[in-house]
Amino acid sequence: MAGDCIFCKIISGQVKAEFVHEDDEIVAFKDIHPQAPVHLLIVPKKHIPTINALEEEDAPLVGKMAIVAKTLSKKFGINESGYRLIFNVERGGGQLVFHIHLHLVGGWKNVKK
Ligand code: D5M
Repeated sequence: MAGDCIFCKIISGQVKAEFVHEDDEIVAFKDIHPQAPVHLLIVPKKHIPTINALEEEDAPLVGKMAIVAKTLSKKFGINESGYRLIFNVERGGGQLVFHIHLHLVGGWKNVKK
């Protein structure tokens, strides 16, 4: 837990969020500024500031984040229509919150097949 980290505060319950998933290692909640009809954040409970800080030992955790994303895509009805999974990395990559998170975005209506 990093004291000034907003996502650590959400994970510990100090700050409220709309949770859509929680297990022993990972939470997911709705993004406060949605960029799509479905916009969820998949977040490990372990405080890792950026993808650049990942260690080899974190590989299973990051894999599990993708599995949680797939499961949530089904729960939110966008699994078959498709969706995007995005990690923003460092300021230049658009990262604003320095606790790694996977954006799950989708649910656009006018998708061409
Ligand atoms: O994305 C950080 C994302 O985190 C951004 O889309 C807003 C979201 N955010 C920030 N604070 C909150 C709270 N309190 N609840 C829910 N969502 C939040 P990045 O990839 O770092 O640019």
